[in-house]
Amino acid sequence: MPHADLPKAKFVPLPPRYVPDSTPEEAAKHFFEVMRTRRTVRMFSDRPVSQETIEWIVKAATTAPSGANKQPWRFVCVQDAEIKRKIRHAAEEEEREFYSRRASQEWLRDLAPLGTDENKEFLETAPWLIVVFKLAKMDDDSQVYYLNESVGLACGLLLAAIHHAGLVSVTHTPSPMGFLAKVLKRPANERPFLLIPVGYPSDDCQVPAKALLRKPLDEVMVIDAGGEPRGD
Ligand code: IYR
Repeated sequence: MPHADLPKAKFVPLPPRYVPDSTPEEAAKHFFEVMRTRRTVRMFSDRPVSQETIEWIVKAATTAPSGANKQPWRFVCVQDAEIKRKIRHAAEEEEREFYSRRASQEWLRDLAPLGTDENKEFLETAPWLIVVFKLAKMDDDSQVYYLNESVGLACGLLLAAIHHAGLVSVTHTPSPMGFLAKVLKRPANERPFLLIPVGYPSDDCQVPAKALLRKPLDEVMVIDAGGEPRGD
């Protein structure tokens, strides 16, 4: 009888769930058609986005599943021009180091088609920066589980919610990202995970041509693997 004093799980009937008014095939295709028009954007307009919009987007992200339902994330949403300026300044410092020294030749070659460089103007132009932190420990110092999986899932939903609201984003990962915890004065259990500017594209917005391409389904999807051994 090793775990006799554990609390007993309570169950409730499944609450009303979303049921599309078309077939699963049509609904799944429609969602794909919406999502396929998502593009990573690095040229932002300064057109404002309301705080309410950002709140609904973050609420959508928090519907993600997480290890033991700990919800080990914090979404720090920055609109203040001075804080954005500090973040841009610190990020560009890291990026200068990255592009001139830290990145390998192979990495730079892989990035070349995206046309990125150390200039991160979007960190000041975008009306909002959502800085996603993962919680290495919960605020009450209790354990978290599957931390990267949980926060990664929440970020995927965040990107879908941004797109669904008619807005654009870029998943920016300055490396190392420690400066974000400092600039935003976050506690020690919060570790920067992703920096996601949100807003509208600029009127003259351009995106890299190569990033349009998606691999064909038969390259990324396998049905019923596990027939004959591969012989290696
Ligand atoms: N963090 C750098 C470099 C960079 C790295 C990857 I992997 C990308 O997909 C894009 C950029 C930057 O933001 O420029």
